[in-house]
Amino acid sequence: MKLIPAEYALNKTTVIKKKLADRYLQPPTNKIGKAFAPTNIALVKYWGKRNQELNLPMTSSLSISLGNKGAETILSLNDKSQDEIMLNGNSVDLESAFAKRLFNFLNLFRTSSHTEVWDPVSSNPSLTINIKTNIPIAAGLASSACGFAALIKALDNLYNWNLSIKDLSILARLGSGSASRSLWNGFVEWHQGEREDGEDSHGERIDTTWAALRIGLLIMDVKEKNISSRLAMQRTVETSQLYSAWPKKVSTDLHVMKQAIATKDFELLGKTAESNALNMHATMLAAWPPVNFSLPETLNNMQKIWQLRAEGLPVYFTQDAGPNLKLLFLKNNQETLTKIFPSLEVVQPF
Ligand code: 2P0
Repeated sequence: MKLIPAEYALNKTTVIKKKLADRYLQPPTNKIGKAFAPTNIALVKYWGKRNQELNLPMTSSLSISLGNKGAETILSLNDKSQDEIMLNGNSVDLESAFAKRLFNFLNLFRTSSHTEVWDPVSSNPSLTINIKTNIPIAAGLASSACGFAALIKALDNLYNWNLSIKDLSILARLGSGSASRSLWNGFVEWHQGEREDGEDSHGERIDTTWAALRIGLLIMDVKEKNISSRLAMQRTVETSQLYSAWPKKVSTDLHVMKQAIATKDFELLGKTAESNALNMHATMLAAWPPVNFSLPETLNNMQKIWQLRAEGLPVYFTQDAGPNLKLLFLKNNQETLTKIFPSLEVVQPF
């Protein structure tokens, strides 16, 4: 493990200052910064942090990006006295949890960022943040992943930093862990890294395309979840006796998943992803107080998928921090599955 110079007490600001060096706190060079980032779904999950401040994970993880499903963010300098946020055309309350989380991140890159508390009056220059998403926010569909990835890309564009994608991944991770995987399309591995400053904890694209692969979004509920991923992870790490088995499970699954991707072995990919998700949820159920993201419909649909598989249809699922399921299948079974699940929204990742 490399030693970190003593002058860098490790918090988000010091990591950002070090990365941006003399560009840190320079005024924007453009009037507008614009970017899109896809959302991603983990096939081998990230669950648990070794560093809460820097979102450094206990394990590596592996995801697939959802093509054109994600967030587009446009940052524009405005001449108003304070910032404003538009989300899908609607103005967002600046006191909402959504706005506060966004500004806590954004202000790390602005002159008003010397304190942890967001101060709309001294934020200078004022920005209009226009976000458009085509996925339900906070429904376990990784909206924070594409949100923070799009935001850091838009900032890079606004300030003309010209950072590498790897550096953008590191900065996006400071907003939300899974955002470090949303800088690329296709399969992405987030390397856990071992450095304390997180310089080796970033995404990396896996150079394989798989045209026949499909992901079906089986949405049962778009309401906001009652516990954040952050708190749910922390509680699981601190109280679940099953958590000690999780890093080993991830390590095995990562190895097998990369093999499944390289050889385009769909059954191996599906089985590994489903088993990984079920293990993650089992560790949460064993936490105290228990963490449960499933609804009765979630379990009913799992049973249905197991039944379909028993009848010979190759379909698998994965589940994140919400009740919705993401089905994994191949193009040749798309028609059959959309008949069985009429509400299924099919995504073609490649
Ligand atoms: C994942 N999830 O790998 C896992 C699986 C949900 C279940 O990453 O606290 O929003 O911002 O780092 O990234 C969701 O957690 O959490 C997540 P923070 P994040 O996709």
